[in-house]
Order: sequence, then C-alpha cells, then structure tokens
Amino acid sequence: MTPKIRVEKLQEGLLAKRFGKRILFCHEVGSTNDWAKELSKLGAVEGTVAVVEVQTAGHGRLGRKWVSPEGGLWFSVILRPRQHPLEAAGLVFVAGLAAADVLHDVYGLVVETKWPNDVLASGRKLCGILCEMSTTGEKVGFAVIGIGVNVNFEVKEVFPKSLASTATSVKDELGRAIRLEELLRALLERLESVYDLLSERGLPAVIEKWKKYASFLGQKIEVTSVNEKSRGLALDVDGDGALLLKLDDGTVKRVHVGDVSLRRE
Ligand code: BT5
Repeated sequence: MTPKIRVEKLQEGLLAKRFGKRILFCHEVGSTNDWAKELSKLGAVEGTVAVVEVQTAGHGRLGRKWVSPEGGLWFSVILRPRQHPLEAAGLVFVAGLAAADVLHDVYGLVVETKWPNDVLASGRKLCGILCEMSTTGEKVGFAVIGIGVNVNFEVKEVFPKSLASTATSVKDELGRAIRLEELLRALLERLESVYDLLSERGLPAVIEKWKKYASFLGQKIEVTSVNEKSRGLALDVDGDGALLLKLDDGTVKRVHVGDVSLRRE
C-alpha cells in the first residue's frame, strides 16, 4: 500500500460539516501548525485543514522537535473558538479524545491518553498534539489544533534509537499499513463532534470522556514542569484540565503544565 496521501481522495465521503471543507495539501512544509497560523492570520475560516506528507521542522511543546517522516499523518485544523481563552486551552483534550476514539473505535487499537497531550499504545507514544492560540484580551482570535500520528512506518526503521524505544506506530501495532486519507477523514469527523460537545456542554464533559482512556490515573507518577519535578499519585484531572497530584507528604497539588512519566519503584 502506498504510504502517500492521495489528494483526490482527501474529501471523499467526508461527513463533517465544517472540518475539512477546505483542505490545503502540500508534500512538505516546515510545520503544519506554523502554516495554519499564517493561514489564520490571512482569514482562513474555521475548519480549514493543512496536511502534509513530511514536516521538516515539526515541533512539540516548549520548542521540542517532532519527527515527521513520510508515512505519518501530520495535520492542523484552524478554529475560531467562541469560548473564553481559559476554556479554549482545553482543546488539547478535544483532540486527545477524538484521536483516542478513532484509533480505538475505527482501528481497534488499545490506546490510552496521557496528560496532557499524548495518545499511547503499548505504553509508547503513537500520537502527539499541539494546540496553539492567538488571543486579544478575553477573546480567542484563532486556535490551531496540530495532530501528528505515526502511521505507515516501523519506528525502529525511521526513528533515531532513543525515540524508537518510546514511540510506536499504527503499523507496529496492527502489523499492516492503513489509508492515510481514511484516518484523516475519521479524525476530522470525530474532532468536529467533540468540538461541538465542548461548545454545547463545556470542557468538563469532554474531560469526563477523555478520562476513560486515562490509565495513568490512580498510578504513581512523576511530573516534570518547567524546572520542577513532583512525585505522587495521579488522583484526577479536574474540569479545567488541571492534573491533581497527591504528593508523597499527603498534600494535593494542582498542576497546569508538565510532562508525566510513570514511576518505577
Ligand atoms: C507533542 O509535543 O507531543 C506535540 C506533537 C505535535 C505534532 C503535530 S504534527 C502536526 C503539527 N505540526 C507541528 O509542528 N506539530 C503538530 P511534546 O509533548 O512536547 O512531545 C515532544 C517529544 O515527543 C519529543 O521531545 C520527543 O521525545 C517525542 N517525539 C518526537 N517525535 C515523535 C514522534 N513522531 N512520535 C513519538 N514521539 C515523538
């Protein structure tokens, strides 16, 4: 099966009403999030999608590098949220829930969500999410949801060794390749419906559903924030998206930003 995206198939059968009505495709860009931000500034409407086969400067949070070779699905969706910026910051959970639902319901993968922005399979990172926003005062001008899924390659063949031990791909998990356009279509449909859930019922309703994949809850974890490490029990993720961590001294800390790793003792 060709790892390439068949442009003429990108909108075939798409049931979403807004997401993916306009799709911009290109073989290679630096980052689809950067491309989508430029398009947003030029007035691109909600639901516009930027998708590529290769990113040469894909990035994660805090400027970290996101490795994006051919065979993966690298795309960004432009949104014009009406929510307050604090609630729109929860878009990462919208994307995480949509990705977990599709990978599980459509492709039968056993997946888990890891706070705040990862989808894992077999304990390894399968999908990463980067949400970025432009705000003026209390208003969101635009938001961009960027999603990267490792799909039709084996990670040990294309990733550096250090990454191959922490990452996985659909092909590694299923033992076969899938159609990139079909995955994109399913993701756009699911993203639109979870985004509608956010608008109609608010972030707590999205997080409740996201938590059914969150198997790190109830486990001993370590959270690394900017320059601080905390250890404790992952108690819950509250309706604002903050992680509640019961520290070893018994106090409960609300963490807003950070990276979670499971604690091996
Ligand atoms: C993320 O950041 O997980 C967000 C990744 C978002 C990527 C999408 S692709 C489309 C759009 N355009 C972009 O430029 N970005 C978005 P973070 O939680 O900071 O994790 C980054 C870390 O994940 C890196 O430091 C590596 O350890 C690891 N990593 C890098 N590439 C990976 C990959 N392809 N698969 C699994 N892990 C990876």
